[in-house]
Amino acid sequence: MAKSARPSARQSASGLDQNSARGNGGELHQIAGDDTPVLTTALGTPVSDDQNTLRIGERGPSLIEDFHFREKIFHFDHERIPERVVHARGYGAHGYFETYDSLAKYTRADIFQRAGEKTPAFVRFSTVAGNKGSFDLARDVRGFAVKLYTKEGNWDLVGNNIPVFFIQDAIKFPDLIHAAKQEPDRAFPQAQTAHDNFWDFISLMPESMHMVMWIMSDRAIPRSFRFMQGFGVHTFRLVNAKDESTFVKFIWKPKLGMQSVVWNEAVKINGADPDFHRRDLWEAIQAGNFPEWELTVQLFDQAFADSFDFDILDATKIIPEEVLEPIPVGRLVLDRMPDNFFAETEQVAFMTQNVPPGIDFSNDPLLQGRNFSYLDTQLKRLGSPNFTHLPINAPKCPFAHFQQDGHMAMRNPAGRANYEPNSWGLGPREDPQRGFRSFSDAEEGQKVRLRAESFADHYSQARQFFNSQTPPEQRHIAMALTFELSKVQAPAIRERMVSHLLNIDETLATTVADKLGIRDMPEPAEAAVPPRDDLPPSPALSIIQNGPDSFEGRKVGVMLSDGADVALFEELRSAIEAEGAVMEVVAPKVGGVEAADGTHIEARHMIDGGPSVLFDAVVLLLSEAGAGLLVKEAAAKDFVSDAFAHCKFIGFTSGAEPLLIKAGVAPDADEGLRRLDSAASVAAFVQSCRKLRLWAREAAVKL
Ligand code: HDE
Repeated sequence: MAKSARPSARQSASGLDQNSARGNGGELHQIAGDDTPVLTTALGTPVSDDQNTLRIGERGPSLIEDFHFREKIFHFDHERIPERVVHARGYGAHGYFETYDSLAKYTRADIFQRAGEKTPAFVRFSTVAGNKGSFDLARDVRGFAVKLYTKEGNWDLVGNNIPVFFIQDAIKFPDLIHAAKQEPDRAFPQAQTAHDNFWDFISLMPESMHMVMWIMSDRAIPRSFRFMQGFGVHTFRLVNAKDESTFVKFIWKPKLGMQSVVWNEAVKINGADPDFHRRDLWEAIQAGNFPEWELTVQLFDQAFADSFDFDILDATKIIPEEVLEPIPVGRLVLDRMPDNFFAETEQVAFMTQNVPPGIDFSNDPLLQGRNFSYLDTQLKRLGSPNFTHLPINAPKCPFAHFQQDGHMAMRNPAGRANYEPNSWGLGPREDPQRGFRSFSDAEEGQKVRLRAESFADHYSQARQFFNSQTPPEQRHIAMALTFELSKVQAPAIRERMVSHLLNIDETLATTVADKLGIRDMPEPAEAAVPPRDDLPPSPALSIIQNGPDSFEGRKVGVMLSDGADVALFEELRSAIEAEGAVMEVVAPKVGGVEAADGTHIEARHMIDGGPSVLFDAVVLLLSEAGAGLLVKEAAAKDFVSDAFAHCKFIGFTSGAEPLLIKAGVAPDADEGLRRLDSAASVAAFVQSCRKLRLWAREAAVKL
């Protein structure tokens, strides 16, 4: 075929950049019609043929003069920029922050001056260790980076979903990340810490033990970005108009409560839907279910800092909420997905040093190192000092300076003066009153490389975290440690880790040692200071104790077969919707099923493509004949046995019983199995789902 089969399209009248046209591809159109814009080169030259390169004769060589081909391939060849060295895999959304009340007493930051003030925001969630194409449900810390476009400049609160960190000094960061990522000779494992190098390093770094408890807990396998907390981690300062400083720790709390998955489920989600967290955020925002967090602050003065059990500059420590109550100061709502992932989520540049007047740093050595690092990484990744010209990074308030030129400069100062002071009367000048003033703390001392004695307690808060968990959560920590260490091939590293666990909790240590098959228990690791056992449990640290009080924002998978009871289905649909939850139909064929009364019901997934790990609760709404066919299907049996093993609530019709039994689940095994035969039973089922999981089942299931 010599010529393109594409119908010719008339040139668009406007000639404007057609790429700016939005549309998420929801509807299908004919391939090209009269109103289709004309394809052009990057410089606007209309293109006549985008199917064939220019050549001599039908089968002859291609011509260098084919500038359309050259430009197209050139641009394609340069589409990639370096991925982030950490937090490479991420997903972002736009929204706003709304201030509750004036915090003028504590800070002059403009964002906190007026009740009801709305500030545009962009948030990027991420995993840390995996590369850009890795799966979402890795066991990992989640980044929780918030950019607030305030009226006095951008404020980046570049946090995580865990309030502590592995290390106390930024100088160890490259070692930590090298050890966590894929091993350099073999380039695996990807997006996992379950390997020798990670545990070798960690077991040689007692300061990481508190963080180890957090990453082995369910915090590291969140169900959704929407159900995670976020933390600024370090101690920062608020500084008021009188230049008085108050220390502050920032905590984001999800409106829908916290929720995580179980490990066996996470592993299966990664296969069934590697984009599980991305899809969840995308779908929630597209459906108008805007996720929301409350920003809370722990405020304290020097006297509190001096009297607190640990050093407030040590990022491996928290201040328990029971000791210092977090005060709500505003809410963050995410209500819009980016128009383009690359332009916004990939090119967004967060930097801890982006703070507006009224917010300042503490001497936390990790924070100080971060303030140095983030600028480097943006230059490497985005390739030009003008990365602040990108719309996602530019401030939304007026700005004026004399920086000019450089790669990709999109705006330079206008006029003759590009320096100050100048006597042309042109350009901006500094303002000692309105400008950013660093808090003027008195500092003196010798030049040393020393870790403060006050940073030396590495086990007490690890123990406090473990003691604050419910029994299922403690079991999960033991199982996670066992899993991770079972992937470590050097027995000495496994034993070294157990020696640390002995300083945290003896039962935890012996459970893990037993499950790993360690015969001779090692001695407890030498502790720089003796671990304390007088720190009271902090219930705020448990996910299960801080879950939601409704099923809002969660998802039910309803398995349907031909001959299903349509009335019951409709009852279920309205009960789920009334709860603010979402329902998705799973059926033998994606084309749907024919209900008992002949109604056609569309499906979202075929059974193989919609395993129960994608849902928070499941329903088997099957006719007897339908179940009779499904008992022979492995995917249908897995759907049921996984939902049961993952402690989910399961609703079922009497017709579905044979499938339950075939999947090894007794229909009256426990209170999480709910017979559905009336509106009342449907309502009771949806209500029971508010508990999210029936943890009492877990001991019986023995995952
Ligand atoms: Fe980061 N970190 N980090 N980090 N970090 C980066 O900056 C760094 C640390 C965090 O979605 C990098 O733009 C050092 C703690 C998030 O774009 C880099 C140290 C916390 C993100 C960098 C830390 C974080 C990053 C890589 C030790 C929680 C993703 C790409 C002192 C409070 C932001 C980039 C996004 C990204 C350096 C430790 C959070 C290299 C040197 C502690 C959420 O600059």
